[in-house]
Amino acid sequence: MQCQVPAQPEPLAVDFRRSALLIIDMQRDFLEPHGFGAALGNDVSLLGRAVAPCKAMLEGARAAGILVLHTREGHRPDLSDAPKTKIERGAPERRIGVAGPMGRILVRGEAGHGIIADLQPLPSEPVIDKPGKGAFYQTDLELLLRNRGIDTLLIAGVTTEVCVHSTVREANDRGFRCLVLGDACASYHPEFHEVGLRMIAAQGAIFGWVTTTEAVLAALSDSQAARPAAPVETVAEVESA
Ligand code: C5J
Repeated sequence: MQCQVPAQPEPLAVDFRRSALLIIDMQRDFLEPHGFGAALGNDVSLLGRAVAPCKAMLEGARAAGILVLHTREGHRPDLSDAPKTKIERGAPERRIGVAGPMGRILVRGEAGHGIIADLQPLPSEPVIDKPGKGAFYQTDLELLLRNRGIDTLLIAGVTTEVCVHSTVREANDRGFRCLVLGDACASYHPEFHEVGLRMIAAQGAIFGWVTTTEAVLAALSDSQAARPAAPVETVAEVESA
């Protein structure tokens, strides 16, 4: 059943049975002190505002049986999947692969690479490990989505103008409709967040649509209320069982 979700630049008709929630890089390395984000000189507390909306959407999606996928940006311990040009950025003592208080920065298996406690994936929820900013680059994300018949992505996470944007652009080029939950995304640069969201919805949804967690949860609840009720057993059927 199609449900209208209020969004910019215009409402979007969404079939939640063909939608997936994609939560981008809500990792300790980006949200907590002493990780990759901090090593690049950012105020990581600015990302905290996305946590509660992400959590609300995660719980709503789980309750509704919507496919949930999480992504993590990071590299193999030998850094063989990290371009030299990516490693050689920032102060040498605080680069990707260097040991810090949460383990080696942006390296798979290290504490900082993990997803924050509030948004821990369930064992049934795919976690996509990605070496780049976009979640489709060198991952099996597209395969997982196509095999499940997904046509719409509900997108949340960090950071708005980097990994969220890269992923939205990649998804849009692959024919997925992206509905970005603006309040469930955040950036170290609030002005980039605002402009990043505007860029997505500009020119008649050039990359996708932008909405709020509240709007999606309300539409989800309406779509469930409108579902035909399961057939009720008659007294005779119950008695003969
Ligand atoms: C960054 C990300 N900002 N997840 N990664 O380097 O946006």
